[in-house]
Formats: sequence, C-alpha cells, structure tokens
Amino acid sequence: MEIGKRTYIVAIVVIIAVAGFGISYNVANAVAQNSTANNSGTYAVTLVVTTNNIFNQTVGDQPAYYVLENGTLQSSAVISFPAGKMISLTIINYDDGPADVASQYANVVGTTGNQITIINDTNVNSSQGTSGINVSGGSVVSKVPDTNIAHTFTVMGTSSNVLLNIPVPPSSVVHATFTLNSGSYTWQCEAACGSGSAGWGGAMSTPGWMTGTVSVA
Ligand SMILES: [Cu+2]
Repeated sequence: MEIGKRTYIVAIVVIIAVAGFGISYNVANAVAQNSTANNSGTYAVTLVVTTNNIFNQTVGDQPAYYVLENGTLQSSAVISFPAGKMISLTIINYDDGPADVASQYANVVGTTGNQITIINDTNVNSSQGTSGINVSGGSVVSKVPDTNIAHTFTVMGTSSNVLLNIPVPPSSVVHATFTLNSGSYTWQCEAACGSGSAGWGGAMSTPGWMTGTVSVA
C-alpha cells in the first residue's frame, strides 16, 4: 500500500513535469515562430486619396494621395518601402469619378500574380445615389476597364519602364502585394486628374499630390 501510494505520487509528478515541458515548449515554439513571421513578414502601407484639397487660388481643388501613418495623413512626396520585402499595400480612394487614362494603365503590373483585390463602393460619404452603402465583396482582377479608373499608383523604373501599375476605380479600396528592389523611383498617377485642358497640370505634376518619389532601401 505504501509502495503503491509512492508510485502513484511519482507518476503524478512525472505527468505534471511532462505536461509542463510540453506547454513551455509550445509557448517557446510559438514565440519563435511569431518573431520569425515578424522578421520576414509583410510590410503594410496604406495610401489614401482624397478630393477637395485646396491646391491654390488659381487651380482650386485637386485630388491627392496621402500616406496614412499612425492615424494621420502624411505627404506622399516621398513614399518609403523596404527593399526585397513583401509589401502589403492598401489604397483607400474617396474620389467618386473616373479620369482619362491611356489603355495600357488599365492592366495591373508588378503585383503578386499581376492581380489586385478591389472592394467597390466603399465611399460611405458619397453623394452618388446610394452607392456609399452598397459595399460589394472583394474581387480579384488583373485589369480594370479604362473607363472606370479614378487614379493609378504607377511606379517607373530608371529607364521609365513600368515596375508597378495599380489602377484604382472610383470609391474603392484596392489591395495588392509586391516587392521592389532597392533604388529611387518615380511614382505617378496616370489618370489625368489634374488641372488644365489635358488634366496633367496641378496635382498631376506636383510631388505629394499625384506624383512623387518611391524610396526603396
Ligand atoms: Cu490621379
């Protein structure tokens, strides 16, 4: 009886010790996996396009890209990305109208699978009918009809080759993933949303509005 009780206690101690090792091993393993995921995971960037930004007295209001950082809108004159890392880019577009764009910029270029995910009609404050509350599910596309593009986020290589082209429909949220090699590039909206007869003045030709630098390091 005495030996049996001792065996019973030893068995309990062994079970608790094994269980404890298992838990601590799992916790250590989970922490290691998380830190690996953080080190090699995606780098999230959010851009916001708003309208009715006062450009100057002559030009009036113009649309502009901003970088969303810690809940505030920052200048898009220089947009920084880490080199060689998967970038998860979300573009929130509050502009509810299309602009003229050359047909080549209807195609998605440089993203994972040359595709983007579009969630339409997400402009909750839109005055265009009831579209603001009619949110459609995300659709994965490799092209947007050139009659339905409000802006593009287009990154040019050093020889003006297109490294990245993301067409953005009116009142939409667009998501894409991509990587870029280190370097300094030009980004440009290719949908003529600026001032002047061709729409290429004002915002379209001013850093921090519809063009700027992409710095990858
Ligand atoms: Cu634009």
